[in-house]
Amino acid sequence: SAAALILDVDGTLAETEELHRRAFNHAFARHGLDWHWDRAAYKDLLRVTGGKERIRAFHTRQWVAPPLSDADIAELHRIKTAHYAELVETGCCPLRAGVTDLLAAAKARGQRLAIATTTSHGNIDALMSRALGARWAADFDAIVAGDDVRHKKPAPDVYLEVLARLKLAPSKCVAIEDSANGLIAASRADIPVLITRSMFFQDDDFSAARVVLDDLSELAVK
Ligand code: XBP
Ligand code: MG
Repeated sequence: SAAALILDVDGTLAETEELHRRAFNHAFARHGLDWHWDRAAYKDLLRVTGGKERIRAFHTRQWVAPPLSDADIAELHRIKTAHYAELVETGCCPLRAGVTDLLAAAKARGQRLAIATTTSHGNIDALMSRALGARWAADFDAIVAGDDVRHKKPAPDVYLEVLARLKLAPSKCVAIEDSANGLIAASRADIPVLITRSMFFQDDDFSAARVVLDDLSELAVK
């Protein structure tokens, strides 16, 4: 078995993208914008990784939208992030099936754990503290977030940074992802990928993955 498991967060550990979507819509309303991202629109927008980048990409595609400065986008994203934390805090977004068992099994096997995500440290901590308790991070040897690196997924930067911190060769690790962007990012770092299918990325092309599962409870028997 692999020396380390490197986990994506959004969609992989929990179905958080639906909460991100609702938090974006909350921020737009608060900011006086009549934008609304329904699930179909959000599915399309998820091709752009990173919340600030996603807002910018959407604005660029609008014909009649008001001008939006970088400061406006930062403010929208700040409101979005605060509301996301509130939503997570309600407990409405548990970890997906099999995740807690996999983390426990990995620890028992002596496998190291790491996180490679596009979202922020604050968002990771909100989710994981709610699900696993305040000391959850003690079980992880590397936690690399989008703003820690130059380029977000599908660039390999977060994965390369995790490998550097773990001091492991990519072939000794397995990346666990739910999206084509995540699969591309890990593959560019030469890390074998296991896909756990999630709500928004059912139709992505996962042909480059080693394994594709409906959820991580399928790993429990192995
Ligand atoms: C997650 C993302 C993030 C979230 C929003 O991708 O793309 O942008 O949608 O988070 P992955 P922020 O699962 O591949 O890490 O608003 O904090 O960017
Ligand atoms: Mg994901």
